[in-house]
Amino acid sequence: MTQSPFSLARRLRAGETVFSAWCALASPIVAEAIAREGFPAVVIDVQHGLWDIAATVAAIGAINHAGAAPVVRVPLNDFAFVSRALDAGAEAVIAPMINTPSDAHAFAAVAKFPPLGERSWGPQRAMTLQGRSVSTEYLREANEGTLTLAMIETPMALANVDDIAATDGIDALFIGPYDLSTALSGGTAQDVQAPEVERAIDRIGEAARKAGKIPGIYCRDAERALAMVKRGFRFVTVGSDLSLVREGAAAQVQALKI
Ligand code: 3PY
Ligand code: MG
Repeated sequence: MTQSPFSLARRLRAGETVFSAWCALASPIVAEAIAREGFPAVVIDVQHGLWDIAATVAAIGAINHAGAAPVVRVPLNDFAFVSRALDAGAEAVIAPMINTPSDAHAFAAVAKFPPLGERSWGPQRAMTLQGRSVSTEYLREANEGTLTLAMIETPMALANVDDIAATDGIDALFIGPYDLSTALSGGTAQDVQAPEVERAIDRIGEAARKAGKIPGIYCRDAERALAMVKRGFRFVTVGSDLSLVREGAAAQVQALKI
């Protein structure tokens, strides 16, 4: 099965909730296997994961062929990676630590074609994955069809959240609850359920909805993901490939009573 063009944006813009897997291990085969289990989207985490550009491009194709939407989290302050990921067929890009409206504007500029931004032309691989050969068809649909997710995960971002959400070309706010917890606890905790973190989460969700943008959040597991959907989040990531491997191995070791 090949993914129809821009299905992630279509679903999210129509008000649906989409769950996504999360992959750090730089294995296109693992990313594809996870997609084939039924996740409608898979994030390739280039910020904290082990991915290089060649493995990223291979995984985008593998996830697409498995019928899921490939999403790329780019490295910190690496806006050049944004348009490379979109060129390779990512349907959405997550940029970490977008702290100011000026960060948000710079992110949107590399992700969106004129007149909205200044994305440079080069989506040959994306067009191949979509089975397209007419450049202007891709050009006409790309700004609406690909998504920019600005990560809100610092106190500065929290202070600027309404202006970041209002930035043209930013489609979604995506919460990094672990960085938020680290910062809001003064570097002493990793507690995403601490009252100040939970308050920040709801504040960011509200800012996204007020600006007509998609609210998204990283979650450690399905239980937390379902709770976040009840609180209005609609692009919700669940665990990671490494956590799935560790949990699977731990369950077998426990069953064997090793
Ligand atoms: C965070 O929680 O800070 C994240 O970036 C999720 O990966
Ligand atoms: Mg983070």
